[in-house]
Amino acid sequence: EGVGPQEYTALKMQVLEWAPGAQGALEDKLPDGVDVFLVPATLRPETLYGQTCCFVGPTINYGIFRASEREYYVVTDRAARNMAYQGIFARDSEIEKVAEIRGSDLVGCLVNAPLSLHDKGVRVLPMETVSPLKGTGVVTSVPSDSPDDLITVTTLAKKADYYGIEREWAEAQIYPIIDTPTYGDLCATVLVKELKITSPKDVKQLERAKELAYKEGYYQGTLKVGEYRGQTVEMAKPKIRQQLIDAGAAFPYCE
Ligand code: A2H
Repeated sequence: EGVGPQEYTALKMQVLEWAPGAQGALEDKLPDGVDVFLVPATLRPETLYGQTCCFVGPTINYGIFRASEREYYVVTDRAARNMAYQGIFARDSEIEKVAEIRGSDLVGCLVNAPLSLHDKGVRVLPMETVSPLKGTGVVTSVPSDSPDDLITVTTLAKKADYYGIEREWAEAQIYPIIDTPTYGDLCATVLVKELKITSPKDVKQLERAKELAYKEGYYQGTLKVGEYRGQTVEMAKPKIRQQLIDAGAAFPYCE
């Protein structure tokens, strides 16, 4: 972190069903027949098989931006400026924001999760630790391999009423997708337990767990699912990324 530019994979998660709160905010603002995508930025495209939900910051303000005639992206203003600058939008540097929406109003939307074993889509859920100043402000959740994602879904499931969500949305099945020699095939589960992480507020241990999970997964991990099962993460990662990009399901995003 902080050393040179980050090469993210921006994933296109199409909105399949709007939450009631979002419908209100969007009324008449979107042209007919367009597709809208939540666009998380990830450093680990090889983990996308394990997506169980998609996080937004409940108090973050998002824009809905025209990417092309048919496609609109939900990201922060800051990310939209970066995307325009990087030539990701069809009209080059021109930014067209058609609507604004608060994260809390996106919670409950059903979105498609490319590559996920949950192929009927996943729910948008709140994550209080999402930074509005990093990536797109949207984070796809892979609780099998990300300690941050795991402790967030665990906390959401425990206090579903408080967070105004359905408990089942936070309890989507967590599948093992990457095998590692040190932590087995549910890296995040083992690390959260070992480091006694009990809340998303355990920032220090989470930082440590994130580092350990990342190193182990990247340098020692082997995929257990998908087209590249049996291959090392190091080998498979660029291929999975390129395949998503070629399929129009993702694009490179830097900052
Ligand atoms: B990663 P770096 Cl499985 N706020 O994707 C908080 N976290 C954010 C974010 C934001 N605005 N934008 C992206 N992220 C998360 C997958 C993953 C990630 C796994 C394991 C580790 C991991 C699934 N979530 O990240 O600060 C995203 O989560 C740890 C390296 O730019 C993104 O990749 O280094 C990662 O943090 C980017 O973090």
